[in-house]
Amino acid sequence: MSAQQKAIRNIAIIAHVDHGKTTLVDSLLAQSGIFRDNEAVPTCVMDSNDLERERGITILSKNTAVTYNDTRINIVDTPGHADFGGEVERVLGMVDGCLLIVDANEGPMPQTRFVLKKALEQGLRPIVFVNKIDRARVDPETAVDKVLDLFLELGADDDQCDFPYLFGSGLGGFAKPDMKTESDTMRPLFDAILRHVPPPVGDADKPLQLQITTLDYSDFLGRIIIGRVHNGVIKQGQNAALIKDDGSVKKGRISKLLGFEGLQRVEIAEACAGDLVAVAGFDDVNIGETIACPDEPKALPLIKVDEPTLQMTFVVNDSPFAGKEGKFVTSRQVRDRLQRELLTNVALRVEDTDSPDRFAVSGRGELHLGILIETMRREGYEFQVSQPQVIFRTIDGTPCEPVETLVMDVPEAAVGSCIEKLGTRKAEMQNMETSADGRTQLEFVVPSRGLIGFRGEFIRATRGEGIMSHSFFEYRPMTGDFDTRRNGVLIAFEEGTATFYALKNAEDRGQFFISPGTKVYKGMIIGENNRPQDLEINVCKSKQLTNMRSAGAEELDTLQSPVQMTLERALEYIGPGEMLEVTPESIRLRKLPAKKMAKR
Ligand SMILES: Nc1nc2c(ncn2[C@@H]2O[C@H](COP(=O)(O)OP(=O)(O)OP(=O)(O)O)[C@@H](O)[C@H]2O)c(=O)[nH]1
Ligand SMILES: [Mg+2]
Repeated sequence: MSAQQKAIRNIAIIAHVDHGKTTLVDSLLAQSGIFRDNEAVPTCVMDSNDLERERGITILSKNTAVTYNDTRINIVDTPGHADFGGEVERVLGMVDGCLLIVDANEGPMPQTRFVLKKALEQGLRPIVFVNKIDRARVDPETAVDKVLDLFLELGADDDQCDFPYLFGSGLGGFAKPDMKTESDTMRPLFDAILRHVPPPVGDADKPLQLQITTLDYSDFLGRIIIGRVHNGVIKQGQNAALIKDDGSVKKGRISKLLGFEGLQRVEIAEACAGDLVAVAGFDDVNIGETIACPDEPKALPLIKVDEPTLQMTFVVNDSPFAGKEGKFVTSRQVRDRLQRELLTNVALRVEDTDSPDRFAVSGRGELHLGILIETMRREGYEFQVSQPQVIFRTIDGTPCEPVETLVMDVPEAAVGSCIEKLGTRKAEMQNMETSADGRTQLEFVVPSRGLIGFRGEFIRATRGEGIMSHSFFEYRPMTGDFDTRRNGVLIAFEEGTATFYALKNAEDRGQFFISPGTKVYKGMIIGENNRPQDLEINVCKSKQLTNMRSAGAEELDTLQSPVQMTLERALEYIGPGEMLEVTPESIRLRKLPAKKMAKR
């Protein structure tokens, strides 16, 4: 091993969603002197795109590097949400160690299991970091026990089960080997990384092999490849070969070679086996392909990218209000935008259909597709999407469907109704534990189909006090049909502007999604009926027509506040034969006319 390699560590940060990965990276960056003394460290600086910052979640994994005791630590922050699990799996292939973060309070959660399983499969020996111990009522030692149980359950070998662990707080910026020790820095964690993560293997004297793990794009450099140099040395400006997934070889040139340094990507002249780099110069590339030495091009084993589990149809907007709010509305514009997304959104698939106005878009889950929709709408696009459909698959001749693990934490009073609701959705209970304070943890395996639209019911059943989280588990033979039908909807009867008077009159019909002043059209869904059937109502009637009451009475009345249909809610709510209209300004649900319904 070269001296250069000895001074490198590659580590991925993995955890369940919100357990504090990105915040911990903030601390590592801050304490490694990346920021000047007087410079304020923004929170979650790695969550660099707008949606990430707004939602406080990580969507794309990102590389950074810090230097500690003359060793460069390449750090990859990964997303915790289950929809992006495939990303985590790929990233684990380019590192030599990982830091498994577990919330001291919640302990291991479904995605902890998923990411740990992937890490163990890669033969990594994780360091466990029990996080957020600054909070009240934490039980960090129990969390460690539970993590050990999880290691055992996942079949970790003896060496892996003897994992190093630390306690600390990413937010507080400290780590310590046990709860008794005082610490106000991350030093113990840095030291643990140097000690327990092995320096990268790889032979700098062999011909170049770099594996493409992540894709990025910049208007300035074009396609950017991020990956690990497995063997050899890569130099800026050198000739290289790209070995495609079908085995064909394309010659090209490394036009830019970039290394990571804190928040920046900096140009470097060369990098050797074991290092993580970003490369420009090859355009038509896919995940898992190899950049190799042009004289002796040898491919590394391909990495598999997770297949999509959920599909939606994107349709050019043809509602009565079409084209009023969006900048980009034509099928050509929508199609080009979707194609562009494919350049970096690895788990996404876009297929043309028999109609030029419709595209089948498949992804890893509601969040994955929801983020694409939100991004497009912010860019000025207007279109419609259909109800998400689970993607079935035939495995060994048997029709199969995706199932997920679901963990929830609910007040005791809601346990019965949650179990009942999940029962009708063909969920199987795996575990149930009630803690001293009456909160109950329930674990299920449930078909993904059964989870569509479940969150709303769950929130109602637990009066907003429940926490649930689910993640893809595996494909299993289809369970039978089941009914997840919701109540019927209230539909506007004619085009116009909704009035207070009409809404007030129809208030006992159900729950509205609109308020007085909202413009509606015939067929637009404006609320949920209290009954199972759909119901057309006139919400534009003005008072003069039928007014029997004295003037002034209205001002004393109030309307129940409407349900705010956010994009996420609408995606969960939308039923068959309905479309969700998405524009930069509005989210509207509509019922398709019966003849169109048959077509879609
Ligand atoms: N009290 C406390 N809160 C923390 C700590 N670390 C993170 N948080 C909070 O937990 C929330 C989630 O933190 P993130 O760092 O975004 O979590 P993440 O694991 O990167 O989340 P995803 O990338 O979306 O999976 C934020 O509100 C943080 O402020 C900690 O050590 N103590
Ligand atoms: Mg994060």
